[in-house]
Amino acid sequence: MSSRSPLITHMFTADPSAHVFEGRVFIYPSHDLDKDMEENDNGDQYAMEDYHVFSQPDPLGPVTDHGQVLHLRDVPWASQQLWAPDAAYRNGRYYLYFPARDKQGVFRIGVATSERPEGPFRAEPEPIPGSLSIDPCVFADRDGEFYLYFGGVWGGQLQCWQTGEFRADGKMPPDDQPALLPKVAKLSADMLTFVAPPQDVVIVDDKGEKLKAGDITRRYFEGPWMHQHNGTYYLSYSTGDAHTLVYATADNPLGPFTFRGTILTPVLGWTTHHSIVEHNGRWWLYYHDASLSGGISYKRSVKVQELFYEADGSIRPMVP
Ligand code: FUB
Repeated sequence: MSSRSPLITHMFTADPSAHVFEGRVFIYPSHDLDKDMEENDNGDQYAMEDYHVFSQPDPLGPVTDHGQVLHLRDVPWASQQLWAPDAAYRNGRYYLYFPARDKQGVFRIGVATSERPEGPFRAEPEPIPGSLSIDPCVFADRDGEFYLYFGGVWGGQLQCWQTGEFRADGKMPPDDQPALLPKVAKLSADMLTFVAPPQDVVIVDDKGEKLKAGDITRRYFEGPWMHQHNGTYYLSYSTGDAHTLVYATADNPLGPFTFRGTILTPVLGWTTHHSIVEHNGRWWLYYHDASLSGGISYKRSVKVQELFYEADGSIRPMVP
């Protein structure tokens, strides 16, 4: 089943991170601006300035807009581009993780907190020490530990960190070299820092070889999501310039992950970004496309579609 129409039509929304809190589905998306922009590979057209939170009684139910929950002007360290966020609940508090460029133009990841899943959220004064790049995904493991996955190339700057320090002129690896990888770090008990420096999330093929940079239909680009199903850990992500959502699996949250296949074929628009959530025993893919704006790649809209597992644990491929 799916909602054939965008879930939210009074504004442009993208990069939906969906979670079930207090029995409702909460959606934490980006808020695309409704104005004309010049497009480039640096992502300057994604000049978002705030976040709204939305919720539904179930994935096909009506959507409530809880209003603006955080604005760029209320994030002391950030200068521009509030990109794809995610959220978590731990010990009576809700945590909103979000990327933005700092005053030097370097993407970092910040945290904002609230007593309520719908916000409003109050930003910490500094980004998470040691954070970098974009697209945070926070994952609660069964043992009570939380992990933050993140990273995106091109405008997301992952290629600028290959030496361990930020180099604005960082290039993508040659096609025959291992691809850049998403990062993961375990979160501290207060959810505000990493307990150790971020490490690579290794993705290999069925022979155990790291995916190559030129393997654009399988290698990592941006938008990581982690979920667990029947004891298997699923790392799903966007292939960026191949415009698909794909996944890899492992028996633990740190990997290495073995590439498994495609979840979603390309949507209308350039970017594709998703989350996967269980609600009352059924699984759902939240994603975006640019149908509401007639294909303008930086005016996107959130959609939802039911997701099914095959008996062997593979995800049944979907068409938007
Ligand atoms: O929304 C801005 C960026 O576009 C996100 O961070 C990426 O994942 C892509 O969807």
